[in-house]
Amino acid sequence: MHNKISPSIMCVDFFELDRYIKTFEHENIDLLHIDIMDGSFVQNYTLGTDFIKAIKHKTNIALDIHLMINKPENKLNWFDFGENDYVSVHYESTPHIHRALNMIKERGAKPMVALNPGTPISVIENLLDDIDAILVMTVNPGFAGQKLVKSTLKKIKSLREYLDREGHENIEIEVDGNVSFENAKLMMESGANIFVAGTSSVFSKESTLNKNIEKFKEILY
Ligand code: S6P
Ligand code: MG
Repeated sequence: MHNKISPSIMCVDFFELDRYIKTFEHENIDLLHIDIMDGSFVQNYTLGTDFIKAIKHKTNIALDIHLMINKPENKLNWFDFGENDYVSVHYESTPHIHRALNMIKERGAKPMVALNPGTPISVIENLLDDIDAILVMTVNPGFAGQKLVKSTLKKIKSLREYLDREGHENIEIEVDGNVSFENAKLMMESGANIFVAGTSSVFSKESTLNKNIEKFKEILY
């Protein structure tokens, strides 16, 4: 399983979106992480259905859509996604997690279940045949620029061991939240392979976008 980089688009300067997308294409970035927040499951609002439609016209880079919305099964069909795109729904956001995951699969996309830092990994036991990947939140969702919840490093390791033991070596593990250059290395060593890049790595103000991407690639590729 090769490592993938998924820059978090909520961290870009939207007046410069074109330039960012061109850089991501030029750098062969694997995925674009799109955070969708409803002001209810999480406090904040971010991007929505129109933004996804627009970005799909701009680029062929596969999307990694992170739905932080309550009852996603009621809204999934509003979103434009398809083959090669990853779509995650939070375990905590619905009593009908299978319905939500299957709606994603039926559209040909890759279903993922997302787990908040406080949600134990045991909840995925009955979902293993329904997912392509698990999104381990390494901060509480809602905002960029937060600090790592340290116990999630052990959680990633236990999850990778559990998946391999159960014969699900193909299920990928994505990490999201304070995936800094330093933390990314620790997360990779713990067994993660998809890395959401935000303000603590590729969008860090300490250097340029290109240099940050190169530095992130050196650590992960
Ligand atoms: C947070 C959201 C994330 C952030 C990302 C930002 O709720 O789901 O995808 O955009 O964590 O990265 P950083 O490095 O600022 O934490
Ligand atoms: Mg996210």
